[in-house]
Amino acid sequence: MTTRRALTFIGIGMAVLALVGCPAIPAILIGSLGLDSSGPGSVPGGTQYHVLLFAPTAVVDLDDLSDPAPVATMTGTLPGGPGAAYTSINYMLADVPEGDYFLLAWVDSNGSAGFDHNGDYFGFYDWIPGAFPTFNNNQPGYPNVNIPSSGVVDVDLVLGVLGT
Ligand SMILES: [Ca+2]
Repeated sequence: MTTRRALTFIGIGMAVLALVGCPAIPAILIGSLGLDSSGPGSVPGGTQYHVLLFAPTAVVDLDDLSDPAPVATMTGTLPGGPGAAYTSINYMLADVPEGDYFLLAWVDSNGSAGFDHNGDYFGFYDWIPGAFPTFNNNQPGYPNVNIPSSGVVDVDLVLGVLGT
């Protein structure tokens, strides 16, 4: 078989695959959680962090993040111990259904195990194009995290601490 003929077969094979369609891999949401200077600016190893995606109709209750329940969540623990200090955290949510969402993240920076909106680092994603990302403690006016049917979406947040 000539190289040209082999390439033709490969081309036909790829065209058939494209027509039949491979099952789509659901979207993956990745990003970083940056800690601003309104709190200590860093957290030690062993600290838990949480990322929550809420439905476009959700009115997020900062006193109870389980009601309404988020559509997807992830929880992680920073590696290392008290000697490690993190000023930002990378996160990843796999298998996110297509749709528009509100994104909230929090870090248990006061070590209480639960979420404290006066005391923990947290924030909504509410980036304005062209503006420097900053801490936003208010739910945005519309669901601004747009997840396609597949692919990787990168959303970075700045988290801050409200005064007690
Ligand atoms: Ca806490």
